[in-house]
Amino acid sequence: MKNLSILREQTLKAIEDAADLTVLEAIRVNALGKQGEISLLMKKLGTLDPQERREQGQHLNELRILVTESLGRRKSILENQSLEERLATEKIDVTLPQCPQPLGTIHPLSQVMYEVIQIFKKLGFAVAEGPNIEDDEHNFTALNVPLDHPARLEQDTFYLPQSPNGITMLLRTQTSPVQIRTLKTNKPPIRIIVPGRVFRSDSDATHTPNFHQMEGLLIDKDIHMGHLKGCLITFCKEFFGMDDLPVRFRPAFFPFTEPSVEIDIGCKRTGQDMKIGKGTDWLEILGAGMVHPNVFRNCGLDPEEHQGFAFGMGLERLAMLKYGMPDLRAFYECDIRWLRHYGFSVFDALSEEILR
Ligand code: 2NL
Repeated sequence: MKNLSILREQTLKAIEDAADLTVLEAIRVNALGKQGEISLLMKKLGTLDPQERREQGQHLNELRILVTESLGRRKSILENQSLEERLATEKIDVTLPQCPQPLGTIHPLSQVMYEVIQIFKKLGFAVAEGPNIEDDEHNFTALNVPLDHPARLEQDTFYLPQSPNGITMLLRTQTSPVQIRTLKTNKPPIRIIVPGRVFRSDSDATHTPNFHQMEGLLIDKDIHMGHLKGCLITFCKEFFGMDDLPVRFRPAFFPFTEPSVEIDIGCKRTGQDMKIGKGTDWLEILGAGMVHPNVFRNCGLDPEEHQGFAFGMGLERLAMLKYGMPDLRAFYECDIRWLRHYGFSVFDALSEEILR
């Protein structure tokens, strides 16, 4: 049998000299693995006589423990070394520029909706919302729209299949049903703006079957056209960021307001080009009026006691005018190049929110 003290010296020396974990593992296999030198010697113990077996067995056992401990110590030293090495070489340079992150943008429609809401919030309005699917009572009848009005025709309005309860359901053609619901359930004073999606059976270069509106409603006592004018002139100037923006009120007609007005802002047209705020041309951007007495009555309110004004505007149109977008249809095409070009920075919106 091989001299155990030589085997011990050789193995311990090899362990001390092992330069890395791979070499160390090879040494472990050579000594203690199934075919390892110490393991084979242990297997041979059975062939010895009892006296020799006991002595040799004891020595081998001591050697096995010694080698195991030595392997463990060396292993933790080598592991530490490789960690130190990585810490020394794999430094993180926090001054390097960041990897570009694929960030989305805020859709121009969301941006404009947000801008309009911010202005009316400052004027004391609260945001109200309601369902896209309505009945003809809230969308037309309560708003004083006569039964034979062309807006009610199938060619203008999307109707749902007739339901068994006899109520005609449709996709709302304006956001006014939300104001009707508010008038029916809330006591004046009321001061709300209603942003949302509306639907009309219409599709060409300047019309899409769904688009977005912002309507507003203010109801209190002794409200008159002066309040309407002050409120909406303030809005136009704030929205286009011009203190001296020319604003003009023209007589108009809506079934739900009396008197009714259309509101234009001054602009200058040269060919396809248009500049807001300068020149002698006019551009319509809002419809408005004093709430019709019949609308009050339809909502269970006394028009002698309450007055108010209402208004409505198309958000896509406002966005196109303010940010120079030529084509309405692009709003719904989800073209990533259009979104990158006309979209707004998430960071700008965030920092504005924080600074507010
Ligand atoms: C436009 C014009 C308008 C209203 C909407 C309204 C709502 C109630 C009562 C009275 Cl509940 N009026 N809404 C009034 C005037 C004009 O919208 O050109 N929209 C794009």
